[in-house]
Amino acid sequence: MHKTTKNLAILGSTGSIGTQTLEVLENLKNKDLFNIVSMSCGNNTELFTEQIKKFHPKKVCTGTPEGAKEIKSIFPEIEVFYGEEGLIELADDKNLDMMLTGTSGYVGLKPTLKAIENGVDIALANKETLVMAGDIVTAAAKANEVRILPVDSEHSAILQSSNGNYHLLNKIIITASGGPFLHKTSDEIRNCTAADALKHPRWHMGKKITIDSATLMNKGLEVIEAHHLFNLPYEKIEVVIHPESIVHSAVEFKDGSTVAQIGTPSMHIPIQYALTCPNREIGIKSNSFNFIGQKLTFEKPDFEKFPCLKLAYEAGKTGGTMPVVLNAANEVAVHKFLKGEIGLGDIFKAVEKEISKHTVIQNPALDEIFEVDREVRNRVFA
Ligand code: MN3
Repeated sequence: MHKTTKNLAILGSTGSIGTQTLEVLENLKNKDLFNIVSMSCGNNTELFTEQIKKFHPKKVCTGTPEGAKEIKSIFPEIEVFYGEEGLIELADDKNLDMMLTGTSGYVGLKPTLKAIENGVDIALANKETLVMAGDIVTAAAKANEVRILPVDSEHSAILQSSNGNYHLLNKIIITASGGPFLHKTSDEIRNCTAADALKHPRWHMGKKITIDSATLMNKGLEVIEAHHLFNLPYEKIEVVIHPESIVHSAVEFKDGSTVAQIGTPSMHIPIQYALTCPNREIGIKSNSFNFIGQKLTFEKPDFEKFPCLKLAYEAGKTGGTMPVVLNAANEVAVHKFLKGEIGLGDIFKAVEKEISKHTVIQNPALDEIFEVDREVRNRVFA
């Protein structure tokens, strides 16, 4: 017999995905469907305190030892951990049924793998997990019969459009809003400031991903993610610019029939679908989409103006440790850009330089992946 309550861990509960996940859970018609066993935060211990009071997890993890001390002093009865080791501690729990990985950056990888080894289904919102170690993660998921349910809106659209029948797909079409610089000139893009780049026209997200959307690196990372999630070669993954962000992505089946998932932009649907699929009647009902008067447009991505997208395709096709280099160099460069230390165009230059220098390791072990990641981070602006 199936038990009706699922034990859930939420990594990154105070972030953009984490807070929206808690909204989804609060609005489920059946409140007993999920029991939040554990949660983690980065630095926002104030919001985390509120969340702990409301959701009563038994184990929590903070980004720093100071944060852990603070939380422990407020909640002496719960187990409090910190850092990456702490996240692995939360993930290494045989009682879990599902873990939502909503942390940003490489710290999501080891805990996600740990949960997979324990047979825990993953609702995945952390791109780095598949970009850095897609082969290892998907092999582990297969061996442990674990489902990886995408939370990213494009990948969710592909899951929804295909009903998970990835083997029937001829190709997938990933849509991109094009970000705030879609119709700017190359010069204007190079000279923009962090404030310009943070004005995303359609989606409200964290800062790192908003910059990645402005350079289209985000779309490139999503292409690599899709390659692993749906087991498709890069030739069968197409990116289409769709500024209205109504078509969230589409699939073409082997018979040529195309199915798309559409709706007004909201992360509630992809989060809710990852948690509760294939059920569609127990959660938040998003605003209806009104077809009347809508004009949907689609265009080819400009690889010259947005060279990061091209670079990501190339790194993905090369495989091995190359996507690790792409991701690490990009992350460091984006943080430098956000601090105003480099221009937007320098992000591509930094990533390209690291990629051209790297001797790729095919089928890397996990420690080789982390070694390459560390090397690139230390070197990229040294
Ligand atoms: Mn996305």
